[in-house]
Amino acid sequence: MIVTVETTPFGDQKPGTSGLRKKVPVFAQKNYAENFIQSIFDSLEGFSGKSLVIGGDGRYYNREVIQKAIKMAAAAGFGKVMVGKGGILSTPAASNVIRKYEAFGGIVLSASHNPGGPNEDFGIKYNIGNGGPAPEKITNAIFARSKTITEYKIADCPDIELDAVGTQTVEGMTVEVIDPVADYAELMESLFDFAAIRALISGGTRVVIDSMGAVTGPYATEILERRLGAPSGSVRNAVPLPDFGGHHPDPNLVHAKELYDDVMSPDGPHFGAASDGDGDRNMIVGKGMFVTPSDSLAIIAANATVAPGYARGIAGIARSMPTSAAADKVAEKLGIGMYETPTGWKFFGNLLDAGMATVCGEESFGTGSDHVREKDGLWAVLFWLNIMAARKESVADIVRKHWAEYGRNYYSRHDYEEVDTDAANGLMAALRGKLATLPGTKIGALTVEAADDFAYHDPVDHSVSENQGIRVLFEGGSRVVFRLSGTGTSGATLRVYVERYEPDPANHGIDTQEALADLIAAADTIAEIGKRTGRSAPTVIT
Ligand code: VG1
Ligand code: CO
Repeated sequence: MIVTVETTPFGDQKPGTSGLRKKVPVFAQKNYAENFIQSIFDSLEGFSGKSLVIGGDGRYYNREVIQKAIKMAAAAGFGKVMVGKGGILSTPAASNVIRKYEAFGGIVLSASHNPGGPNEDFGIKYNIGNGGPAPEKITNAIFARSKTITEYKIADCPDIELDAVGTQTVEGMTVEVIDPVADYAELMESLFDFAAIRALISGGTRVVIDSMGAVTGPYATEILERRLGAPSGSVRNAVPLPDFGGHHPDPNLVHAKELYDDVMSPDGPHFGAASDGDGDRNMIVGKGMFVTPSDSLAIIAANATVAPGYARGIAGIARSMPTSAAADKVAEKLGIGMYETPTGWKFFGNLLDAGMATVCGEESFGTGSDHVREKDGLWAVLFWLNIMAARKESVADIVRKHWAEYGRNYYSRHDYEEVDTDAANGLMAALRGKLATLPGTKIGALTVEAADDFAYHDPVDHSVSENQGIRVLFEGGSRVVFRLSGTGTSGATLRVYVERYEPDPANHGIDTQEALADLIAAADTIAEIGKRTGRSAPTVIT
């Protein structure tokens, strides 16, 4: 039976950089998740009888919301739901399933790299038929609808069995529980030279992946251990846990430090990688070399043709504005398009659909390509292994040679987490107020050349997205970018992105924070970070 339930709106269901993210107790309020899911359906047209993909990263509350979402999809008139076994689908795998089976769209349940558990984070994101996050036009409509919603519809039926692959029916709608890994593993095998990677591994290159108790465990185990022949145990923390073992499933130098230290130790593995809660981020580490995500994008782009799936070359590169300009140098050399978008994967979709960009990346440990419409952690890992196998060189050699050829973009991001919201907004407002007078200002040895608030004009649909981050550019090509996070669930997070270009290989061996010290000091002077936030140091440096 389908029932209509009366409800009242919540005022805070505005999707951020990547869907709606809140603490579990917020989502667990009566009707909270239902309101948002109904607002998604109410903002879409023409899905009657079509398929919806549903999956999540296995975090706490995943199973409860999946049940609601399936029952509501049946009530809304979808013809079929495809759901990963156990409610599991990594974000890139969900994107692939949507595309491969030509679903109308998908609902991805995740709060990505944020911790999970009864008092931690949860999230709901809608993806469109191209497999990518809904563009702002749709997320704005969902938010508008959530503010006026008065009722939702749901099938009143027993819970759906999610733990066995197979087909069931709910109120006339088919529910197909699918193997979450198979389609994704097949896609990876079609893009990369598995034989060469297998030879690299059997030849003695030791590879480890830390899945951080999150969703990539089953994917990495199938691909790295079963298909590529790495010894069992090469995938660490391989079982997805509702609370990720109590850790932040965030692949960076702070939260994946154990893996980093292991790779850096003399007897440790040669190559290490980590991924985040929902499997779309990656960290790449080689012996003696941490690869910044911005460099990773540039190096993947420069070497793309070694992978069979990219042998024909790439059409263009896209990067988020705060990501370093390392990839720009590669695009210039290859004579292909380079696109600078706001933060968040939803802005890459149009460029990928139009065939203008083939690979894209963000400084926040995200890289991907037109194979799906999300960033893809394991994809990046396999790309690196393919490059190492083809070039027969270590990560450190590949990176150093890249810098020698293109120059090095020293890069770091400083995050100030859980800052008082008013203080953070005040800091950004004060910066905006100063933009016109900043050019020409001298701070130590640095001179401001230009300053603006980044606005994106989408070259495909001509939509405009304003206030996407404040850029302060210095003479000589260095820059500092300031923006507030759109994924946090408590207080505000100020992100400060710092970059300096160094063409001379003689200067490529400097410690990153040292190389950027004058810019970091200038960022504090310009934005009054210490004074306004009361913080003397960032919470996280990546
Ligand atoms: C952060 C990153 C951004 C990324 C987003 C979603 O957003 O900076 O680059 O696309 O997270 O990634 P923000 O607004 O907090 O800076 V994920 O892996 O959390 O889906
Ligand atoms: Co993620």
